[in-house]
Amino acid sequence: MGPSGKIGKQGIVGQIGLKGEAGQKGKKGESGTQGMQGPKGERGLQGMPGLKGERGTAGPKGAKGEMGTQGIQGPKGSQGITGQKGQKGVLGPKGSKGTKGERGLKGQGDILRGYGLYVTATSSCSGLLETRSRSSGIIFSNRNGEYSNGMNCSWALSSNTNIKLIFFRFQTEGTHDKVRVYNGISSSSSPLGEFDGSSLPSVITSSNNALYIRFTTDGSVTTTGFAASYHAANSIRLVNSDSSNKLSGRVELFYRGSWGTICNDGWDINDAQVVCRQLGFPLASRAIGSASFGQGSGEILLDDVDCNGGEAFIESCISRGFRQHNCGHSEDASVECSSTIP
Ligand SMILES: [Ca+2]
Ligand SMILES: [Ca+2]
Ligand SMILES: [Ca+2]
Repeated sequence: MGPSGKIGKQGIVGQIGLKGEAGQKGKKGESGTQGMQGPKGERGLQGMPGLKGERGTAGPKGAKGEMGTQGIQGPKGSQGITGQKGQKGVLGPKGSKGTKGERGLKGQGDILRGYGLYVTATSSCSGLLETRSRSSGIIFSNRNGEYSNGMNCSWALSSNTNIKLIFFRFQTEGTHDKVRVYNGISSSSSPLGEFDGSSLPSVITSSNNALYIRFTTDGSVTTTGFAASYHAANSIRLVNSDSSNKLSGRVELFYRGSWGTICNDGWDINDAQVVCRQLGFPLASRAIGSASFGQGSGEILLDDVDCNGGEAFIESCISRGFRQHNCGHSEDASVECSSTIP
């Protein structure tokens, strides 16, 4: 056997091998520690105004308040100091001439009672009073239609004689809407009647020189209301009108304690107009002759009466003269007055 050969030369470097396959994804690292808080931001811009809201619905009606308690009467004031006596005034200028008076009666120098009488009237409510002459007029709850709820109206009548009140229209809500009449200047005077519903009250005559009337209504239900005439009592009257209609009858005038009649000669609507006015009634609707409401029994006081219609008293009209006539009671004059307030 031969010796061993020498060791061969080192081989050349081999070529670069192929890229190996990608290794597997490593595990998620652990979370870092929290950072420090940043600085405060700047203030933002102002926002735009909002849209206008819708209108809300009305709230429910509140309950009626309770009536307050009456206040305490204040203390009486102290007496004032007596003033000094004034100086004597200077004489005023002479007054102007007065207007011509109404025509007097022809003849006897005697006058009928109605001529010197007056009745003044005031009302706490406006528009509910119609003066017809210096001694007569009409008071009413409403001129037409219906009266109002919640009324509290009063009328004060005063005179130089007794006053006669004649309701010629009456209709109120029974129990709730009342007319009260007092024999004097206020509701402290003695009551003469309290009326409501639909029956016409009887004729009322004061026993002194004043009458006070009050009308009150509650808060619901109204009707056609009332109207009443007033005039100085014992001056003029209508006789034999039927009870439901006080607006017609035989005309009688008061003279020296008794009643007398008027003759129908020349009796017309202008004459009736004056009678209705003097009684405190509305305008006349008819002049009636021939004792249509029966014959009177007293003196025949006027004849050939010729009024122009505007006179306040039948005594002011032209006539044959007081107690001068050529008539009998079958010619007694009558009238019918309208119920429509002028
Ligand atoms: Ca009522
Ligand atoms: Ca005659
Ligand atoms: Ca006449």
